[in-house]
Amino acid sequence: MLDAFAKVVSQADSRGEFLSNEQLDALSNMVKEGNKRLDTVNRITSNASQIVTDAARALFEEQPQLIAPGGNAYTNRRMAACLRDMEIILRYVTYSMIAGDASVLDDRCLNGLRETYQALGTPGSSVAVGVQKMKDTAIKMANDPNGITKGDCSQLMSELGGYFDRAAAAVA
Ligand code: PEB
Repeated sequence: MLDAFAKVVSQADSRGEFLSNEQLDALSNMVKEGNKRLDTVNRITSNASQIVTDAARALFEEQPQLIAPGGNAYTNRRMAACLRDMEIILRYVTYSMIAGDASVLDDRCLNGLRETYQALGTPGSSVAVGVQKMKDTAIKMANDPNGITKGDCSQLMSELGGYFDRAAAAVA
């Protein structure tokens, strides 16, 4: 598991070189913009259950066969497993966001997830739709200009969106 700092250290060390100016500039920018990153993670973290339940409701509205008898989220046990899975994925997205690096998401959440869903008979493409819905809400919440210092968060939002896309692509 790496963060943005450990990542460039590892890249430089594998070449036996000092950190490059580009690497230092990128990290310096990350520090400078650090409060926006913390606010982003804070907003998602404190609204996590709403992000998960809204996305799940929208998913089941679009794909009602999932909650019909015989469906993959039918019975409270499967519904609970489904909500839990979405929450796990959202949690790892927030870890990646604070770290500025996708490796924690890749290594601890997405690695082998597609195969797990195949083995369970859980439709990964439906999970991917749920993840995309969490992405939309999370970005809307994180990017809301109300009640916070105004600034340009476009780069951070595209990084955030990228982690959700990565999770969706890993199971679709
Ligand atoms: C992944 N999900 C399930 C299981 C595992 C995961 C390992 C099997 C064990 C169990 O049931 O608990 N666990 C989960 C995860 C990590 C992990 C992401 C990462 C670290 O450790 N059903 C649907 C929807 C979807 C869904 C499409 C969006 O109809 C999910 C939610 N996951 C779902 C369901 C089960 C499951 C298990 C329903 C239970 C499957 C079953 O037992 O039939």
